[in-house]
Amino acid sequence: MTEEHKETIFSSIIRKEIPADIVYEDELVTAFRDINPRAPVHILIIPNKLIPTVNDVTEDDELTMGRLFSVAKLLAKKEGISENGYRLVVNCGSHARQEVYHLHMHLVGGNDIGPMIC
Ligand code: DGP
Repeated sequence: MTEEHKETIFSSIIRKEIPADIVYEDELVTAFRDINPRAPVHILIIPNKLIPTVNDVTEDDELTMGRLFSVAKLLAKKEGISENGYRLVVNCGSHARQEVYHLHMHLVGGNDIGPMIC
């Protein structure tokens, strides 16, 4: 593992070494509630494989990247926010204020969330 591919706390969550409110998991992705929710529903959907940022995504990851969206859709329905809408956010790098260098999709909704909350 290179310095740029150093594990984060999210790898520990996937391995269940530290607690998290996991709402979905399969062979490609895991989803759990954000520790600092900025909306009534705030879930992070992450690849099980450590991909630090969008810049590190390769063709081999296309199935996993697609799964992030299909799980977002599934969870939005499950959480009851499909009809009124929600936002999916993926921050990449320092200018986007990415905090955790394990690629993650924020699923946020549950009220009118206004502009730019993640
Ligand atoms: P970002 O700025 O896009 O890198 O967002 C990182 C998010 O991860 C932030 O909303 C807070 C969340 N987060 C950080 N550490 C933990 C943790 O240990 N558990 C959970 N559930 N969420 C975390």
